[in-house]
Amino acid sequence: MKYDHKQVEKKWQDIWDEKQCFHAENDSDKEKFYALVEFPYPSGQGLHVGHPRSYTALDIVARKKRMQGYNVLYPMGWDAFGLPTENFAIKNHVHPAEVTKKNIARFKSQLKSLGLSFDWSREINTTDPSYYKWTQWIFLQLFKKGLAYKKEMSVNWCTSCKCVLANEEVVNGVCERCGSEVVHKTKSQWMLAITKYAQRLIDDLDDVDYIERVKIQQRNWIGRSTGAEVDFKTTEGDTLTVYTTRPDTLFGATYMVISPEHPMIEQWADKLNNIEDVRAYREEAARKSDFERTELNKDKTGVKLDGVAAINPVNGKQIPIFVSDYVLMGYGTGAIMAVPAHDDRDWEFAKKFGCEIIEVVSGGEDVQKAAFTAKDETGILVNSDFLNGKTVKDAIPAMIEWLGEKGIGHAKVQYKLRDWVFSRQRYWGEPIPIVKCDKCGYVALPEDQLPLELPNVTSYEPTDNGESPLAHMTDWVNTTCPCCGGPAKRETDTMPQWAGSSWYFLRYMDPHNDKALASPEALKYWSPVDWYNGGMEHTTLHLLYSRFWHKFLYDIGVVPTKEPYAKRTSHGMILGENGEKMSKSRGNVVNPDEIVDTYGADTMRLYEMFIGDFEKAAPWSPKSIKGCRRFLERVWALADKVQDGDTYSEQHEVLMNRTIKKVGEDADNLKANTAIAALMTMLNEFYDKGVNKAEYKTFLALLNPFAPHITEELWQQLGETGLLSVAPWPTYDEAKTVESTVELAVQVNGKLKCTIKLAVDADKQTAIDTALAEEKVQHAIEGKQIVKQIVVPGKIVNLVVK
Ligand code: ANZ
Ligand code: ZN
Repeated sequence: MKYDHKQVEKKWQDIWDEKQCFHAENDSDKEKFYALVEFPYPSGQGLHVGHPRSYTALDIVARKKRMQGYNVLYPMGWDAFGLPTENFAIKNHVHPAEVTKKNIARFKSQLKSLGLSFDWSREINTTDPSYYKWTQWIFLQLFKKGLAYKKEMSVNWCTSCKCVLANEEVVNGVCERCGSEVVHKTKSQWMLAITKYAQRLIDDLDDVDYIERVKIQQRNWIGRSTGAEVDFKTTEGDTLTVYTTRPDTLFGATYMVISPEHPMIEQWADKLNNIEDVRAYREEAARKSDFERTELNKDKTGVKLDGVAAINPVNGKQIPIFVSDYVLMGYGTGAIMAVPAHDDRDWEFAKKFGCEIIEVVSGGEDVQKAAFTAKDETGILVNSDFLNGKTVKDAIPAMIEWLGEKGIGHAKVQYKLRDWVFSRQRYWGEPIPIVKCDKCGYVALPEDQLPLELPNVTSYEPTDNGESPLAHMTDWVNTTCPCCGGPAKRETDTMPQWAGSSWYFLRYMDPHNDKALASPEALKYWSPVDWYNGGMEHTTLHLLYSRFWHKFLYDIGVVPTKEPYAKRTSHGMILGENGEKMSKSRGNVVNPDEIVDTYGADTMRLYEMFIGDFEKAAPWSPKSIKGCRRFLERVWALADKVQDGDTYSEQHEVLMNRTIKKVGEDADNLKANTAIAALMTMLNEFYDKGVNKAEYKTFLALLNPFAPHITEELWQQLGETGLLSVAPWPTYDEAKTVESTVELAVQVNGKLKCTIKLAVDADKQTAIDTALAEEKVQHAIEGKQIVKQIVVPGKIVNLVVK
């Protein structure tokens, strides 16, 4: 019989469905294992060949764990709110919910065709009101604890999407999604106070098993820095506070720089002779992104304040104040003390504006070199009065102490992380369940009014002034205040794309619960996620956001663990054949449906796992797909050669034990590529030396997580009545994973006479005695005298005769 992948794959997918083979039980005495992959955004493009890389890798883990007797939860769902759907809806005049429904249907059938062992009874959809009811509920808890608040702020505004972007969504100064220019705009926004959790988000990384680069990226993104806040008096008698990581360099602070947005500027407006220049400069800066402003190797620009100066508190010297865009309002205090001898940016600025440069950390002949040595904590302070002779390391606390005594400064910890801009002026997102009353201010919608559903509108276009399309819906907007019963208005902003995914893994634990986001029992049993795989691009967005929400839910007693994910891994991207990122414009997109149709899902799965090291990017290669297909055809054809036998034959004993060990360990370490290579070697051995039923069954079991359909079929053809997907995973005997005997060549005067088998640990004399007992050897040395006996352990016995 020929290997007909279409018939085989359809057959087993139907059987798995019908028998609910991958159903995870909530009431189970078994040990649980929760494997999770990032749920997709159901875009109009359908599944990308990159998706199955992550899904198949964890499917292998999930399938193997199931065979090992675990109660496995491996769920799938849809992260379905988002701009592309909304934009499509605007263009084609269809409701985004309709678009979403169609896209999900397509995605689902594509995923099903891959034979992934998802528990489809737990499918979730973030745009379903019964789901976003709980997203809104979590928002209300955040609001009640003061962690959701409204703030006038300068936000990133995408000129094309007409929408506010989070810092994370602005890449190199342009919108991550559409590539258009991003400008600053002041808007009143809902914010989530993720910065309150900054330290815990760093500290608790020590307790989780994340790949190192994920931990590093999160730490860098949160960006903890330690230093001091220092107050400088100005000639106006008021105070300008700076944040510095290097209070030890205070004697070298020869000028100050404040951000163009600094509020003191307008306070000093009357005193400044060049206020118009300063205002013009501020307008120019507003047009630039933070990236452009802080990028290192650019020309420094700025304006010196004419009329107000500062006083360096350590020596009473009057120093100028500049306005420059390299100082950002959003970090520290928006003002700095400039130490040009030891800070690269200050150095460039001082050179251009002719500011004084004083070396305070000894750098030898040239001061600029000192800018580098000063970064080393062993540098020695000079020109610094009471700090002279101290190392940087000792001078920092000494200065902080001095500042404290004078009451003009203190130690300070800063984070780069900003609070999360949590509103969008768009339609296709979760409505924010808040009402604004002139008397009572922002009031939470009572929980029994959740979900607050999106109303049907006729136009999804954002308004030109940046209001959400919901603002047009006066019937919906006008409501009564839950607090005083007076007239009030609903919030018309919706939540950002990242809301629904910040807690979705909890919903899978108990997806149909209408009393809580999930029952305490389900949360207790399934938490935490044992293994979460996803893209590196989500490290500083989704992964951080969901850790934050989870910690908050832990604090209010909803979830039982501090961290949501015990383990995090990340896959490399699948590139086009030419090694470039797959995209329509490059014409190198591979359609997964075609691969499944032509070669089958099992081949597709094997290929995606065989393509290279899981963590690295890999180009698509049609040639190796054919290789994977050929391997499966040989697996199929081997069925005709299987002989009787209930136990492993002696010749294959080591091969069997060794391969079981290897495949199991590799599967647990996301090394599917080397596991498959070991299975290929095994198959070759079977073709060379024969195979019995016991051996073939083990082989099928080992291959099952990788190629589940073909192995189920061959398993059944062997006469098995149970499903292979839930059959026990093969076990091995460590002692039998290594050869117990070795073969040695026996030579007489360098000529090969025969081979002998010896125990691996046999000594030299045993080797010689065994060789001498061989008839061919006896024949060759007959009547001669042995003058030398050479033994190379494990390889050769050579007898030299005369
Ligand atoms: C004096 C100094 C001397 C500094 C020196 C550095 C080196 P991190 O490590 O990133 O926290 N700074 C403070 N606020 C700023 C802002 N809003 N915009 C731009 N720069 C700002 O960096 C903190 C350092 O960056 C601070 O320490 C300050 O310059 C600058 F040899 O103060 B430093
Ligand atoms: Zn009210």
